[in-house]
Amino acid sequence: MKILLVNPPNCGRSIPEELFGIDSIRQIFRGEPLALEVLAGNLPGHDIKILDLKVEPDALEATLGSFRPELVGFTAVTCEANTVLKLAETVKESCGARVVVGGIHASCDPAFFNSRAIDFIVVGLGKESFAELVSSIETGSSKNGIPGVAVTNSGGDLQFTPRTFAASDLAESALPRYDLVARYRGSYTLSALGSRLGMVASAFGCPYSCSFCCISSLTEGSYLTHSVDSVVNQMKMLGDIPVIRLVDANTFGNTKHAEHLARAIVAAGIRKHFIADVRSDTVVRYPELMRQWKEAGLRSVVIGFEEIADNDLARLNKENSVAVNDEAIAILHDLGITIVGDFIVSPDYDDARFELLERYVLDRHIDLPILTVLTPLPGTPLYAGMQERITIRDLDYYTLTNAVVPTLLGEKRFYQQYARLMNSFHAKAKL
Ligand code: B12
Repeated sequence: MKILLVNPPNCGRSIPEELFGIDSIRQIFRGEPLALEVLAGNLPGHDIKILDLKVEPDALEATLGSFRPELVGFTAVTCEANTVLKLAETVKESCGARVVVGGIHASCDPAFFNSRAIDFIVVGLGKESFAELVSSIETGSSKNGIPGVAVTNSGGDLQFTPRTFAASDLAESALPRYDLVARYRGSYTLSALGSRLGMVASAFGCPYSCSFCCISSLTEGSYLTHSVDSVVNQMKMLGDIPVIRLVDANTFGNTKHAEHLARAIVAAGIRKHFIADVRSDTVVRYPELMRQWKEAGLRSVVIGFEEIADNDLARLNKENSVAVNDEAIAILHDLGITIVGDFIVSPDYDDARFELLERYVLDRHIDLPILTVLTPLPGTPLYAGMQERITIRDLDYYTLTNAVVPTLLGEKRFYQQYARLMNSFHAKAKL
């Protein structure tokens, strides 16, 4: 079957820019669409093309015309959801192919895609569900009843059998089709280092349940790891690409697995720079593991510090503390591992709180601080809790850089403070 897998263009709208002309927050995101490469890997025998609209934003219609796909698959995060609905309409008008959508937004809020332009919605990890769907389309058998796959029913209720995710959903003997993005490879760079960047997944899901995070919807709460051999093979497939972003929500959720992986990387003679997500309490409990990873090439860690006071961390169900965050920072500085620190700015911040955050980050020498605005993403506990305060429901604004509930400070002041901190942090940032 001819299958076109589409990565949506950079999308999302910006209140600070639209209302106040603050455009310094705008960012362009690029990186390979690993989900699509992973899905393609589990569909042997099919004629598959990946179209990356983040690189070629206007190429959809021409590609539909020349490739004539029978099935088109889209991936989407929340701020891309409206765009994907529109692109699905273009597909229907232009070639009538069947359309399937999967990814984080489809998993958190499947009903959003219950639309005439979309035929199927894949909820959660998609490698096996999608292969089962493709085979049922080919054989003409019923698509109802494939766990994790919803057949759309525009105007009616969306019904499907949830999937119980297990190791088999990783289908790890089927490796990602990195070759399908070869023509885009030059665009997948890390501007901070000026070097080419590849992505590898080693684990899915996360053992924790922070209230703002949408990751658990991908695995229904379970934490699954790829075998060490499979991860090493994927790293090797990336050839001479010098930097690898491990895209897992939590690469160190199973510390024994992480330890074996570090050893295997060294044993395989892989010499690359790695960037991976870790929790600060893991760093504090397992400093030796961090040292081992440093030797294996761990250059930078992404840590969700999120907030700067214990009661705020508790409110986010982070199950962590400022003291532990501080200890982790000291350990990582000692090891020479750079820290990408995620912080969540609440719409309830006042001037004093912005200043406290600035002091906190500068005093601790966080190498690359990232600020997002607290956003109740559909499908998260935070969304349920903040539902009544939400004033902006247009998902185009769910880029994590807009306040979708009223701000305590005047709106202009809030975004000026937010932009001021981003600029102050990024002036000296390194990776
Ligand atoms: C790599 C990454 C990126 C890359 C994406 C590369 C690309 N596609 O172009 C880049 C850097 C471009 C990016 C950008 C952004 N990202 Co991002 N990103 C990630 C990250 C770290 C990993 C995603 C990944 O590759 N996972 C590995 C693959 C294999 O897994 P997967 O994507 O889940 O795919 C599986 C299933 O979802 C499903 N599936 C996925 N797509 C499809 C499609 C079909 C047809 C089917 C059948 C199944 C299916 O099957 C796959 C295999 O099992 C995640 C965090 C995480 N750990 O998931 C955040 C994450 C997805 N990003 C997020 C966000 C918010 C953004 C940005 C808005 C920036 C920001 N403020 O952080 C922008 C959005 C881009 C834009 N402006 O339009 C959020 C999404 C939250 C949400 N609900 O929207 C996440 C979850 C991180 C977070 N903060 O919580 N991101």
